[in-house]
Amino acid sequence: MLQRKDSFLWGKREDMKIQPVRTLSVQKSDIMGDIKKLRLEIDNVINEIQIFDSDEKNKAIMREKQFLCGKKKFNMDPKKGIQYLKKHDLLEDTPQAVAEFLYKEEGLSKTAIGDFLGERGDMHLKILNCFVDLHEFSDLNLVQGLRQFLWSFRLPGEAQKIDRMMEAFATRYCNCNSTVFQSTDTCYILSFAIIMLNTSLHNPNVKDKTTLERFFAMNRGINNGEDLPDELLTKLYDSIQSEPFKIPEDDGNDLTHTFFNPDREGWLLKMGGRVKTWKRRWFILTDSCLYYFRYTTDKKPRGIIPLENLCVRDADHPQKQFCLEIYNPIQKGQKIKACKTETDGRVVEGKHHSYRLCASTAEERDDWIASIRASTSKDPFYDLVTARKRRALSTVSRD
Ligand code: 4IP
Repeated sequence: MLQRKDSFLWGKREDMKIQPVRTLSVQKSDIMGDIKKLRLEIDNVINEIQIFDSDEKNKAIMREKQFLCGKKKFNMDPKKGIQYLKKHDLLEDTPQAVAEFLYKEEGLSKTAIGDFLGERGDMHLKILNCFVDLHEFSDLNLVQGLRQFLWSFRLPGEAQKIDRMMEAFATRYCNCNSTVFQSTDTCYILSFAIIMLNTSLHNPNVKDKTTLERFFAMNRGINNGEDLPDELLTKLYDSIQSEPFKIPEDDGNDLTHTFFNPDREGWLLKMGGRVKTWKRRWFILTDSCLYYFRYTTDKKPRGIIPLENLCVRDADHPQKQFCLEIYNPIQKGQKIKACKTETDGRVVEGKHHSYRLCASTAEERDDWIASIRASTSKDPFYDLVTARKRRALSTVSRD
């Protein structure tokens, strides 16, 4: 009985002892399982956030690059540049937005602005008017107004274009200063007289300089049949005589601008095409083109390699480490379309079947390869998607 009781008791005690221990360990492992799952979920969420953040950052970088690319295109071909910016939603398709871009954006060629504004057609005229309306001429005399206006772009050479632009200027000037002239035509005519006066007084090739009296005579009766006050004309004449118009230097139309904000730049060794000598050259990668220079300060490249349809890979060389090769994967054995400058200054076709370049470290070589690949990938979002896929795959494999 005792025994039974005991064993019963023990049994119970054993049960009591064993049961809770098992329950606890089961509970513990359940909890541990839950914690693991939660951790994984947290990891996934963090990953998602990182992907999202980096995608957002990448998108911003990509947009910035596209914007710069649009500006460069504008400087080379204004219409194409504007089309590009609109197509990529970087510029609103309204005359006001385009005018503000031309008026405020830095790094645009003033020649390109002038050409674009002077174009024929309704749309261009609207843009021109919005552009001129962004200028504030109130309480400025005509010379001061012209100084401001002529500084914002370079007057194109074509007479029709000049006419449209000066017409727009005169209208705006008269709107800002309604009591100075009796009509827009007066303002238009006097503006031309002032521009001619500027040339006469400041161009060393003009020997017969316009005097104040001749300036008066030139402008007789232009104010709807009446003369403008001598005092006004004298003031304008003196202003031009003491300071010529400042014509904006072209800041965007030269090659320097093309190399502004490149994808990558740095020294690399380059092997010759026919004669296999290595030359140290400064390389600039921009707009899917590789340019090389003798010195970092050179404005004109020694060679240009358009990267379209080309591929890049790392390469071995018996004497050199960290080489990379740019080659045509389809037309193997054919010359790569490129140009180079001969020692006598002539620009000729390149002679390379592939370009062999050499970096100074493995990391540098890999960076060049990555940048060249990125710049040759057709879809600008290709890299974004690839990065996202890569991350997604690494998450899956961790799971
Ligand atoms: C030259 O070798 C240079 O390497 C040139 O490079 C190279 O032109 C010539 O290639 C090669 O013959 P030498 O100076 O020893 O004569 P760079 O123009 O940078 O000075 P590339 O085409 O690489 O620019 P070929 O293909 O012209 O022979």
